[in-house]
Amino acid sequence: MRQLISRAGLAATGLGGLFSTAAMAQSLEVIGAPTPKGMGFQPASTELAQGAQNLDHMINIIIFLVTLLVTGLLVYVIVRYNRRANPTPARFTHNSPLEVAWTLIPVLILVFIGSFSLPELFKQQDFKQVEADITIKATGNQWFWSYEYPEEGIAFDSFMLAREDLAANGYDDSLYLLATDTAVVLPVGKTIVVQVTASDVIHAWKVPAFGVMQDAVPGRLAQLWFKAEKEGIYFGQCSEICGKDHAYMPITVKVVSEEAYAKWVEGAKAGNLQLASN
Ligand SMILES: [Cu+2]
Repeated sequence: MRQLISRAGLAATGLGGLFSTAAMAQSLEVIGAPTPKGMGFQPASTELAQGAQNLDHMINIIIFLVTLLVTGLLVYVIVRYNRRANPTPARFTHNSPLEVAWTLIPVLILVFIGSFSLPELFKQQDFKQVEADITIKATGNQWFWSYEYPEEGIAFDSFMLAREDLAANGYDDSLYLLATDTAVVLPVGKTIVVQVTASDVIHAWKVPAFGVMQDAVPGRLAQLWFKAEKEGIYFGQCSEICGKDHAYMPITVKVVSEEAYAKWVEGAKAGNLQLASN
């Protein structure tokens, strides 16, 4: 189910409405959320998520082909070499070419997979290649997330919304357990680095549609990065069992235009963390 949250356009200035083109309400679509009975991935909104999903598809094809081959071999052996079809079995025990083949072929399959998966892993984890436009910090606590925008001097906590507070915050009921009172607001098309840590036990900051997940370990500062390509609302959850309310410390990220982000930063510095809406 998709739901819309209205977001203010730019401040309407203009004479008699003649020039007030920016006043129309924009809406943020929920993109990164689980769907009932869903089995696949959430839509990939970053290059990293797309890469991971492509890798998954490729590996599924390889798994299918290997399973097909092994099942075919089994069926062939059952039919061709059962006691009736083959009353006097051969007695040899070794076949060097065959043994070389069944060792070498799996190795080649793994090397083939590695030639795709390792570059993907380096892309996610090699921060020498990442030029951050914005760096924020996410700290896991029992049981909520704290966020800091050090460059802007913004810091806030983010708690899950109770069911009865969803509507007032513009979320529909299906987003219970996902929506939070304050959201991480970030601009679209910018490289975001999130420094991840925790204050008490191990948590994990994970947003599936971005293809990111990073353990938040007390006393350590880990990093993840992503570049969201589409404006919208993205949800994630703590993904390291961290105590009794582990299921109740979700993550809400709103990806907005650069102008809306600048406006939000201005407001947030003054203590208003809500994205402007009308
Ligand atoms: Cu947690």
